[in-house]
Amino acid sequence: MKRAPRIAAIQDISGFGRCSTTVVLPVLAAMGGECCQLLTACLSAHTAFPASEKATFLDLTGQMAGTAAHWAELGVTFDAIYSGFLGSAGQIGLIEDFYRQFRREGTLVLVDPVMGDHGKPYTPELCGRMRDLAAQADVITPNLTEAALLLEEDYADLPRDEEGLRAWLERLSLDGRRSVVLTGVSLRPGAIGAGCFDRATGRIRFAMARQEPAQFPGTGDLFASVVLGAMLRGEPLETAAQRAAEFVQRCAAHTLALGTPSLVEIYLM
Ligand code: PXL
Repeated sequence: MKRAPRIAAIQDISGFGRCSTTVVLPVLAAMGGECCQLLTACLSAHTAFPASEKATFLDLTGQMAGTAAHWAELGVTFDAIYSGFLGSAGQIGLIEDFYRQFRREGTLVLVDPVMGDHGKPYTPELCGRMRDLAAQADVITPNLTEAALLLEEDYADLPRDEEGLRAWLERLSLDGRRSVVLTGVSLRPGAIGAGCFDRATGRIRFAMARQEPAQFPGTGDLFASVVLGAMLRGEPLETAAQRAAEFVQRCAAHTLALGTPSLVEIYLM
């Protein structure tokens, strides 16, 4: 029997709040993958909660090269390398070293260029180097804020229609060299999803689902994980993105029905 697709998941772990590792690991496991965690940081809670002096952040940069060296000694190989939230810009060099060590023909490199949301960068110093990392990816999964940061465009100049989104998708593809799943895209009220450029076909398609009346942190991680899990099962990018859009919608509807605080309510805490 063929072994499960193995993924190096380069993410933080946040103890409270559902994002990064606590989303990526169960989703990819449920989709039949074997996730190996290369942790970037350990936080008491994700950063969408109000700033607090009690919030803890343990930078795990010092563990990353050693972890990779041990994996190399064990002869571990990866079908995918998936990075998300990083502890610092300095970690990008370590991820590039990781590519040199572990990227082989057929290894799918997905960079979720986690840099910001709602028009604001989390850490502005990270953006230049994240652009370099994303340039080496097979697939990127930016939200609209991250797309603006990658393209060095003003968030105020976000495309408002399909034609404008197509132009951004083309530019984000770096002349068709990488596939793009641009999340948080809406072409009409009540529907939200992703615009996709598939480098395998050169085609742009939109993967949409019903928009729930609330936003929750971690949905970008959920979206990217489902896209990756589906691609590792051999699904084309558009099918993978449609599956992700529908799953995120179902999760948001369920989370809402449970009375979980939405992003807006968290900000008012
Ligand atoms: O969902 C992305 C993410 C991951 N990890 C941490 C975060 C965020 C977004 O805010 O704060 C720690």
